Amino acid sequence: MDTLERLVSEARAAFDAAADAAALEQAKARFLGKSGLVTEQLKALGKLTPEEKRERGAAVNRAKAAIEAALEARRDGLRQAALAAQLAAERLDVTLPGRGSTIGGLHPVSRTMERIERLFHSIGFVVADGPEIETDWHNFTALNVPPNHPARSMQDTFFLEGEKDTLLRTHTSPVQVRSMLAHVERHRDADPMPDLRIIAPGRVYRVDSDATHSPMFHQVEGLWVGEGVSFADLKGVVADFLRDFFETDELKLRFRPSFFPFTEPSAEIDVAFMSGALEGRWLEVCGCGMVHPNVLRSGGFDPERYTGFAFGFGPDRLTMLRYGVNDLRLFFEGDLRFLGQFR
Ligand code: 2U9
Repeated sequence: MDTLERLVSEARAAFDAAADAAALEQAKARFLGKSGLVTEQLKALGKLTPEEKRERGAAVNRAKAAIEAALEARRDGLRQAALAAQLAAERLDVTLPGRGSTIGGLHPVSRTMERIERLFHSIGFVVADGPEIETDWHNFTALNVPPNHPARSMQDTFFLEGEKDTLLRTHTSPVQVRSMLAHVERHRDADPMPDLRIIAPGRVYRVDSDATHSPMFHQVEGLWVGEGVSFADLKGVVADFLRDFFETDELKLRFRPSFFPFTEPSAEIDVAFMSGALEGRWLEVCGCGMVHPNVLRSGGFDPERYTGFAFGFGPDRLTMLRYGVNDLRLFFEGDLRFLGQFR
């Protein structure tokens, strides 16, 4: 083998040994660079006679072309290998089922609350809200719950640490108290005052937890105060609401006398469905009554002139009845397998 043949085969071996593009460029410099081995051969031509130069020059150029071809071939090889490696790494199985997109939905209790709000809005009730951290006065005293009433005891009420007067509201009734006071203030100069018609949906808190009680639950309470508002109005409004809510006229209603400190007289309303899984069973769905004169007075109304009725629903319970859910806790565990069924 002469020098040039050896050079070509060394170059081929060096290029083949280069594991990546950077190593290949280094090898290239060794042969084809400014002071590379091929260049050295070309420079050496200067010392030859014109005759020798023609022959040797052609041989060196052939060797150079062979080395350049080997370099290009190796570049190609490395590019192919890199592409193959990338394809292998990024391989995806287009026959796999897609991940899909999960679109969220409203919580079933939120749906019930929105439904209740919509139905009452359609008969002129305005949605009112207020703080969940309340004062003892707004939550109890203004609602005719006397200072030693058992509902105030530590057993039922979450008090804020180190505070005797600040608590988590045990019902949404303080919203109605605040609304009455604001209404009377706003219409101080009106005679008579316009009617106050509100519903107060929201979260309430009690120290209680089992299959049918959660320490946080929801209420929607309603209030209508005006001149000449009667128990007959209460019956009409609540009966219409329940038929709309359960989407059936096949509903029997029963008003049972009851007691609440904030209403007098008071009643509980039971419903019985005339068909379906719960057919014929009486179920309690609502408490209500005529607003107690002491409560009207706390709200700034003259009980000699104005009367009102109030009612309260538990939307958690209404949701259980509407959808046939038997454990209240399912609503608050956040399990998507359960919640996804209500879209
Ligand atoms: C004011 C005056 C009166 C609201 C009322 C009820 C009866 C009642 C229950 C419903 C389901 C509680 O969550 S529940 O268990 N509520 O039975 N609520 S009368 O009476 C009021 C409220 C505010 C100013």
